[in-house]
Amino acid sequence: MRSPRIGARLGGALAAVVLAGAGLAASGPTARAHAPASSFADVVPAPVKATPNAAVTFAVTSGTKIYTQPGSAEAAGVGSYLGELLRRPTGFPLPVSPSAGTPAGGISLLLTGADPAVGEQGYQLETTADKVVIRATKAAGLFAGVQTLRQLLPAAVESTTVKPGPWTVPGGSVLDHPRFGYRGAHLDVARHFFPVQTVKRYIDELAAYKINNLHLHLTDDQGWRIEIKSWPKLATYGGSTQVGGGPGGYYTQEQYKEIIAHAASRHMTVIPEFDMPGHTNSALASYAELNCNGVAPPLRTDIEVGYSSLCINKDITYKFVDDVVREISALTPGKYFHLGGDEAHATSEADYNTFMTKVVPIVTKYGKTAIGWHEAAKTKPDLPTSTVLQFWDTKSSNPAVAAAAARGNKVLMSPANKAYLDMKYNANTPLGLSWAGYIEVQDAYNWNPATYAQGVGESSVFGVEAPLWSETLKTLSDIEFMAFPRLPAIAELGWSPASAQNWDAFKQRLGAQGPRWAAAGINYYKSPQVPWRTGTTDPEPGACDNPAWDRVKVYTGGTAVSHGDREWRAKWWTQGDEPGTTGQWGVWQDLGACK
Ligand code: TNX
Repeated sequence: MRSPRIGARLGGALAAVVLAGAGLAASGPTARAHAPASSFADVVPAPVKATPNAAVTFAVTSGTKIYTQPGSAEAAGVGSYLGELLRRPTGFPLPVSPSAGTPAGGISLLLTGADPAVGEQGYQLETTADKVVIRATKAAGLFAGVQTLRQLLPAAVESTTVKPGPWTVPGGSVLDHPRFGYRGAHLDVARHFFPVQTVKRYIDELAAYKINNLHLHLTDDQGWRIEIKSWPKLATYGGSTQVGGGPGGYYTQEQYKEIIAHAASRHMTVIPEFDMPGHTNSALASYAELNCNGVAPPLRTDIEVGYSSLCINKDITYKFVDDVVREISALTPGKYFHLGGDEAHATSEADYNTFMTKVVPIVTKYGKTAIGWHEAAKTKPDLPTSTVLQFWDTKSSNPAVAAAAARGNKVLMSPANKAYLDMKYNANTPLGLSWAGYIEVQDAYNWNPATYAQGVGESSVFGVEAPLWSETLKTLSDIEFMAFPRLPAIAELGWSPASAQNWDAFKQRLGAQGPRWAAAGINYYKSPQVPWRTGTTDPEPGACDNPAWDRVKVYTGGTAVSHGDREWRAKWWTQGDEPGTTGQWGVWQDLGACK
């Protein structure tokens, strides 16, 4: 039976003062049909300062316009992104045009008048009864402000089909800026290969939590995932398989550029990683001459680590590294190049020193700054202080990293027992590994990046990153299950002031994200530690008699489902293609409104 629709109504302004350090009140919007209002108290990462004005709300309507800073193509870009985001669920036209003012009925994105405290990545947002104004000094700040605005709208704003609204934004103002300039997510596309579409979608999901760097682990023992024109077999042969023996794959240089462009449109920088001298079996298998004995080993599809090494004393090794770093650097606008350096158990200490000492200058020669996993801290002679070290230890004492920090090297914090998204949540988690322990959401949240590693204080911390290794992960749905809800926890540690860190408040905010993920079709782990909000969840509870459409299910031609109060029939095999989504080529037949 079809359940009666409850009429949506304006939820009224929700008053909840959010101030850094203050306990965040759990706002309790009454569950309404499709669009209960949201609250400043629900925003993840928590803003530095938010001052609600319970007396007013702003409603996005069919007459709302988006105005952007005149003369700024970047601000216009953020405006069109916002327009795209809001047109899907509202169905409103939301035209975007330049205006230096703040016209009534508008959402203005301006690069003038921001409090200097916002810096280069922060923003101010003000909602009054007739407008929303976001101000920043740079487009990156406007983009961050748009992510906050998005969370101030009802959860149904994440739906990819038109919903009834109302599209209410609570009144008030926000002043916000990040604790760390670098907030990263890492994705291992080597152990299992993920197509461009999957990476783009993950980028979109990360951007919603103000992550601004995507570290792509492009090469490893089991697969080489990027076309290198001067060494073509790396991709065509070295990329031809993956963990478990599937067909693998690789990005052409054009596809890699497409990923970078998509990330840039989300104000995110791609950091490419070519992991060396270990984790190189796919390269060694592709070119016999890279091996000390001149014999190519077989491709590997298991998950062992630490057995491969480039041949440190061969000249061709450095020609190879130079070519790869040159080609990838030329494609990558970002400043950083990750050269790996982890788990080089098949390389002697002397050879490791020789190798790193030769390779860091190659990265510099092509205009990039090197990042290495923390083992690189042991290199003798000391690496230049510009080299960033990525800390992935499970112990807080790492003397080599502390010594490097004392010399001036910056440290990117990804402790494996806190920030590794590939660790299982608990013993029953179907995906993931457990060598660094189980990581429940509270574990992922309860640590301080500036006190975790001895000798690595706030001023030495380059930023925070959440790595996602893919030995056990094969699909977007797998990625999402491991990243949500832990990724937003790490994102908050990277963005919000340390004084705002409070698990009891955070779990409430996190609970408010559940209906958003459900509306967006994001697969997530429903941790029992989190009070998940209900009321508007799920990509359409069964509105008709048919089972509700499920994004992760495989449908064959003829299957009927309910979605968005309509009935649909799969025309042929489909998975993840949402009924009614524009741009799909009719994989679902619309059978009309439910009766
Ligand atoms: C350790 S973390 C690795 C990776 C594995 C990961 C699995 C690091 C720098 N190296 O090679 O994929 O553990 O959790």
